[in-house]
Order: sequence, then C-alpha cells, then structure tokens
Amino acid sequence: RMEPCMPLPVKEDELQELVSMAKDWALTHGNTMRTADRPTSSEVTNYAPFLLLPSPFPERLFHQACAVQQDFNLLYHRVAHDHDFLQSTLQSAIKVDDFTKRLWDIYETVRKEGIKQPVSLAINRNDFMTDSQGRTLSTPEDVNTLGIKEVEFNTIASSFAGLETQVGLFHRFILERCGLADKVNKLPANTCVPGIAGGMVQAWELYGNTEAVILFLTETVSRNIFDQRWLEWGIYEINSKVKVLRRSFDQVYRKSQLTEDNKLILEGHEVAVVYFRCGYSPNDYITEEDWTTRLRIERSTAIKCPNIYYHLAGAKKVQQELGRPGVVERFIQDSEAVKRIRATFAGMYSLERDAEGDAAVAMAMENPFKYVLKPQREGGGNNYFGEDVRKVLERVLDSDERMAYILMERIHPVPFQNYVLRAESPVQPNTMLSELGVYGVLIGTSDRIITNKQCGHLLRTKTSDTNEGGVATGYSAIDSPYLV
Ligand code: GSH
Repeated sequence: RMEPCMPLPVKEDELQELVSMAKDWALTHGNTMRTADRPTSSEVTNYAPFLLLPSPFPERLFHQACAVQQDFNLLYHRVAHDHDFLQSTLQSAIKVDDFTKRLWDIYETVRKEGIKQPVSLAINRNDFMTDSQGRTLSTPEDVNTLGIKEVEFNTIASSFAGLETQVGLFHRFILERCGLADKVNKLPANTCVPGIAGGMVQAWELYGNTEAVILFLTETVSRNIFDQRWLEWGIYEINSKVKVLRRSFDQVYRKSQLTEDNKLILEGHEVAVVYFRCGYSPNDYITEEDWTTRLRIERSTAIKCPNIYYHLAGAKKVQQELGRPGVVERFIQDSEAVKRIRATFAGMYSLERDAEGDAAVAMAMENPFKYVLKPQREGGGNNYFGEDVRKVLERVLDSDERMAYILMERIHPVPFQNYVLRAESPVQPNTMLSELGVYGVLIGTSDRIITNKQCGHLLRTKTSDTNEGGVATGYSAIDSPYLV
C-alpha cells in the first residue's frame, strides 16, 4: 500500500465541506478551463478536473525522475540534431504515416535551404509511471521495491504547468485546513511556471531584438487557454516589457510575411520566439494554408519551441529506437548518465517488417494485455490496449501499415484511493493511478548548450479502470504528489 495523507474515506459531512471549498478555491485561484459547451468563450468557465487530496508518490522515485531530466534533455537535443539518425529511424514511419511524412517534408525543405535559426528552445516533459510489475504492495516498506518507467517524452506543447501550480498550492491549503500542516513538507515545491516562462524569456533575449514578440501559436478552440495564460503571465512577471501574441495558424497565415532575410513579421511585429501549443495533431492542419504557415514559421529566423527537428525527435519511433542496445550511447558519452536514462526504459519493440518485428507481433498477439500499441501521435487518446492490440495487429499484420506503430510493455503503476472533482460529476472515493511528468528546458545550438535545466513537475491521475491518460483528452485530472 501507499499511505494516503489522511485516513480514507473521508466522513460524508466533512467531505461535502471540503468539496465545496475545493471547487471555490479552484475558481478563485485559476485552476480553470473553458467549458465543453462554450469552448471558445471566457464568459462561462469551470474548474479543471483535479484531485481533492494530493496523491501518494514514492519519494525516491520522484527524485529519480527529476534527477534524470537534464540527461534526457541532452539526449533529445542531440537526437534532434542528428540528421542521419532521424532519417534512418523515421524512414519506415514516413512511408506509411502521412502526418509524419508531411512534417518530414518540411524538415527536408528547411534543411536543404539552410536552417536560419541555429538556436533551439526545448520545453520538454518526460512522463513516468511507478512500476509495480503487477505485484501488490502489502506494507509501506514495499514502496522501496518499486521502480519507475518512462511512458513518453514530449517535445511539443507540454502542457498543464499553469494549472498544476494552482493544484499544488491548493493541496497545501487543504492539508492545512484538515489540520495536517505538519505534512506540508511532503509536498515538493514546483517551479514549472517560472522555469518554462524563464526559458521563453531567455530565448527572446538571445534573439536580440527588444521590440520583437513571443508568439503563442494556439488552436482556434482553446479550452485550455488559462493554462497557457499562466505561462504568459509568468513571462510578464520576469520581464514586463515582453509582448506576447496569441494567434492561430489561420491568423498567422493571413497576417504574417517573411522578409528577404527570413524574419517573421506578424501584424507589423518581428517574432523572436514561436511557442507551439498546437500543430502536433493532424486535426490542427485543416487546410493546405495551415501547412504553408508551419513551413513559413520553420523557414524563419524566429526561435521555435519546438523547431521541426525537435518535433520529429519526439516521435514514438525515436523513443523505441533509443531502447535498443548501444543507441543512447551514440548520443551520451557519460556512462553514469546512460545508466540513469536506461534505468527508466520500459520494454519497447519495433513492428518493422522483418524477423524482429514478426516476433514482436507474435508476442503481442499472444498476450495483448501485456502491451500498448502506439502510433506516431501526440496529444493523447491514440493508443490501443488489451483486445484492441490484437485486433489492430490482425488488421495490419501483412501490410506496411504496421510500421506506423510501436509496441510498448504495459506499465502497471501502484493504485491508491482518492477523490476526483470533475464538473457535473459525483465525488466518490475511487481507486486511482498516477503519471508523473517532469519538465525540462534546454536552449542550445547543434554544438553548444546554453541552458539545460529541470524545472518542476506535473502529476496527473485517473481512475484505475481507464486505459488512456491525459487531461486535455478528458481521461485524467490534475493532481500533485504527496511524497511517501
Ligand atoms: N492544445 C492544448 C494546450 O495547449 O493546452 C493541449 C495540448 C496537449 O494535449 N499537449 C500534450 C500534453 O501535455 C502534449 S502534446 N498533454 C497532457 C494532458 O493532456 O494531460
């Protein structure tokens, strides 16, 4: 068992009191989201789904996940800058996955024309689960036998730092209200907003034009606008002279041009930094103009977060390839760092059309509940679990289509009890599972690292009967860790 911060379940009358306090705290402090009914309006908003109490997370594993962030930042920085590796790793996915192919074509175009901005700004989030290997914990000491496994590494639109900060503060508040102030030291401090905003401001400074703006590229329908706004406010907090513009692909298409020397000019402002909060999903590219806009941005001298090669480096296929013997070593010389990275890898298998791929297919068909089938997609909600693994593999077995996926060992995190608050839903005790994300910022060129830091965390929690995760997708809720 992992011990909760207080005995559960909470008594009914006490629960009602805490729940109404929690909702109002969220609304008064900005753990908020636009509603499903009015997703483009800030006239009616609600609280974003969150956990009533902080969820137990093993302290040792929390520190392990934080401590490996700089190693991972560096690893992905080097992957992003290694053309031969990206090409050989992604070539089969490009053949069968049209979205990856279109991203690749943009990459090839700007590479051949010459990259106009050598500096990359990476805002990453590395997602982990505790790994119980299916064992149940019978004593609190059993926590010491757990490991941690990487779920995925995000290089684009790594979200929820803003709302996470508020939920972390709320959990401090609720412990104090419950007379548990002595336990507040088990809630780790979180610097994700100043960390991420600081990365953007530093990139803006490096660009070297104090008149230039930071562009937040967002969807036309942004339910999660307040999370993005928290980062914008974080930027003003650091430097109130910076101007941030929020625009969609369509607006950038109509209102921007490249100058002869490839400066991106948007509504008369030179753009120093482009921060992508969309553009990772095929649904974000509705018209050809959206693709034209992505290419225009990539061609520019603006510092992109991420640029197209960093975006490609975030592919699942890259993650799987890094799991092969000797591949991390190609990028990281420090053998201790290699060990730290490898210690977090789950089993990952290629589904290429060769003997190795055939063996992986056979293995998954035999035991589909032990694996997750993942396409080259970001944003959540795209994976296959259990029987569906078998169904999809049966369908793609004899076609190149199977190369669009990778297979991953299913990770079984340790369950615990908690209460989710989700708009219009009853609040009841539930068995829950968590995923810990660690944020990192790296600024650098192909041969120079300017900044490499770990900067805070995100805990997301879902009920144990849910396969998929993700807050944006509606499966998970925002949480914060209570270290045990
Ligand atoms: N476009 C939305 C936003 O900017 O907030 C969603 C972005 C999104 O889904 N980002 C993914 C993520 O961090 C990474 S590509 N998801 C976390 C979650 O939904 O829990």
